[in-house]
Amino acid sequence: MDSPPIRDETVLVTGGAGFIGSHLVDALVPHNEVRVLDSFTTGDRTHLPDDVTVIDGDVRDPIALQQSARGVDVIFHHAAVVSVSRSVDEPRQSNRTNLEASLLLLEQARQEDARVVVASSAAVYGHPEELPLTETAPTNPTTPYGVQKLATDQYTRLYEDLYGLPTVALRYFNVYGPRQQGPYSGVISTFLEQARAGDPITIEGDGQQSRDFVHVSDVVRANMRAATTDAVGEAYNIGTGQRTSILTLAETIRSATGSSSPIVHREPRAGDIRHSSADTSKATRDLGFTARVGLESGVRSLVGDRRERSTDETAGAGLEEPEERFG
Ligand code: UD2
Repeated sequence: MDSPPIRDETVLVTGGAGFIGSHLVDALVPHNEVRVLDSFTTGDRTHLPDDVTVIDGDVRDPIALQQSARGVDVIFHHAAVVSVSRSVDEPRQSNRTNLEASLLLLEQARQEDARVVVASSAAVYGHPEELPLTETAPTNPTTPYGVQKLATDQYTRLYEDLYGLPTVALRYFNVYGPRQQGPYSGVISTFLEQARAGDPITIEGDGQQSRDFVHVSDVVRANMRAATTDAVGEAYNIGTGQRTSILTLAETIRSATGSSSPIVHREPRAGDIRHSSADTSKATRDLGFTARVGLESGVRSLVGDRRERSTDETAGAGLEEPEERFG
């Protein structure tokens, strides 16, 4: 089953100035009226196109949420404290944003009878017992972040069950792409920065751990499908189904950048998950979603994107889609 594209709707993107949110905004803007609620704590205003309504506010603030959700048809919920380590240091604080605000948002959606697409995470699974992970795999999160995402994911389903609200949770695996920045931004952007600067590429542990890296353009496509699907009240894995070791990733990035950075090993990260990959057959069946961007072409486009940006300050703001445009 496939879903038609979302058009002529009033939509709200929470965290719309963030990494994933801003790409989603770009894809929505040509055919929809788009509002963004962002506190700009980590979000970046320069990532937003002109023709969006921006509400500078916190998703934990009921007034800001009420104001931004008034009259909307669809809410894409991407506002979150994305740092897993911060959730370990300050579980109550990240809980307020990642869980309490999500519940507030679902209540607001109920008032507006709006569809909700929630950014969930592979963190809900914890250490996998079997790979690839299906949506029915045991959920044993190993961090407060994972617990918060799992509870949000469950509430999302429950709001469809109890109140008939059309909701979808998308469980992202390791998302990468342009605009991913900052200290919690993920291994690909860290390695790219290191390779470009000629600094050592720092592998935590032996580098044999592996991840399912999914390009942000694929994540955007999954959101577009989730916005119109009839298969609501469900959670879907969003990944590629391919696993890449961190060592292979380091080598891929070194070769794509032409860098002579040495690859060095340091202490493994405490509690690190060894392997992770998504079984996306449910998303394929219900959303018509299959990832299109492979890791090598995704990394190559990212290298190209950054080269362009360094020679032309205005270039690179839009998503360079290496293989196909959003479907
Ligand atoms: C990802 C998500 C996180 C959560 C989690 C669920 C990102 C950025 N984070 O965390 O939000 O959903 O999955 O399981 O997508 N590494 C190095 N060197 C570095 C940085 C990282 O070797 O400089 C390793 C790290 O030890 C880990 C792997 O790379 O084994 C991936 O790390 P990450 O922080 O990009 O993502 P992860 O899987 O911890």
